[in-house]
Amino acid sequence: MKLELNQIQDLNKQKAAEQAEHFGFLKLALDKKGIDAEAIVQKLADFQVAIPSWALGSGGTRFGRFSTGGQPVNLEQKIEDIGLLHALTQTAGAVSLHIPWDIPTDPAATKQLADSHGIVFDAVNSNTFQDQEGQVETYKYGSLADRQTAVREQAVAHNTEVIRYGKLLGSKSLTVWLADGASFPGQNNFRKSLQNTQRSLQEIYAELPADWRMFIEYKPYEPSFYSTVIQDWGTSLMLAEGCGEKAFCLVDLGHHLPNTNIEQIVATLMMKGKLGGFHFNDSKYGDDDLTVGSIKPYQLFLIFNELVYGMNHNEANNPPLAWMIDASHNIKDPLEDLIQSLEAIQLAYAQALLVDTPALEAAQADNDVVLGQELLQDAYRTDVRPLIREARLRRNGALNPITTYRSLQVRDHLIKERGLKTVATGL
Ligand code: LRH
Ligand code: MN
Ligand code: MN
Repeated sequence: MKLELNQIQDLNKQKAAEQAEHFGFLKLALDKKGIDAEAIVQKLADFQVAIPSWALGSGGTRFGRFSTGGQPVNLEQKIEDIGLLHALTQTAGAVSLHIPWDIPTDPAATKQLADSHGIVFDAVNSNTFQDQEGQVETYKYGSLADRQTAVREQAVAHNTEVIRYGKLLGSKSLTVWLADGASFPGQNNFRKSLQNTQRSLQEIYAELPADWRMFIEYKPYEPSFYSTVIQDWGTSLMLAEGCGEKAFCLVDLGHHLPNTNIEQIVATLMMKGKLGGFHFNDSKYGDDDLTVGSIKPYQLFLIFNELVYGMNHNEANNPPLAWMIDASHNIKDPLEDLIQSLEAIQLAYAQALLVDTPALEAAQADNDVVLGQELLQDAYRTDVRPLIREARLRRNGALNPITTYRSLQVRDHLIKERGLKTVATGL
């Protein structure tokens, strides 16, 4: 299924006058504060987030999986789904592939299909946390960190293969996330595991094309429940520095122990010029992979505040970040869930763009703690939805993507096309 522009625009017309009124009012209010609403709308319109190929179907937990009808069963259908998301939101102009969950059998055709939806290929993700059919060595006890050379070599070779696919599709980065670790004390030697990981990453790094970057993702636990080799941003940074200037850290919001100050991690990594990518989701307990902004929207705003500050004060030459949603959808329609996540990201970004940084710095210089908080919360509590809608409108997206998705009965069409009992590869 493909959405036609006029289907979206017809529905937009019904709300066009209301949007013009709300946008006009907010623009005037921002103007009085010396904020250029037009410049913010432009930044929002330019902001694109990659959709992971593994998150378009219903996920589940180890206790069960409940299907949503009309799920995509192959890469082409997944790209079609991202095309739908992009047509509605104008924010999902990229896809991030997980190999081997989504191996492009005909990369040129896949690229052409993505092109036709205005979608580019963002980072490619390797997978050495599951054994694949026909594989000689097992990853049961480790991959890049494993004590056996043959296992490490197989894992390095897989990453090289992922780079090869990425090159054919126009990707420019590789994300490495490892499940390597130990579930019990005494299982592994911490130092040897870390040394093996560093060496394996260096070998992958050596295969990286000149204009590529490598992202090293960290996570404190799961599936290893005693120790994880790349457990935190410090380990990730150490490994990235041990590889070279094309290696960066990747922050996944769900990969922190409860109450970790993620915004401070963002500030630190950007100060070092070493923040490469970002996986958005939300959580209450662990790596819950819930809809972005559904649990801690204020934290998301504070993180964006550091991202915006980092982009505006970029002495360390931190490269533009690779943004991606890394959520899984257990009970919601995955497409509606992704629309909500995209909206939450845009909201936090817009709020962060409203922060009066010079005033905040003056308040900090005066040790005016109260004013500092007032300035941040003034931005956070501004209803920025008219700005986001305006950005979408100008790119021919839907004023209200969820309502449009429902009015056009997209899911029903997908069920008719693909069937009720389809299962997508991925999480
Ligand atoms: C690990 C992770 C990582 C994987 C994805 C499937 O928890 O966040 O990014 O590649 O999930
Ligand atoms: Mn992730
Ligand atoms: Mn995760």
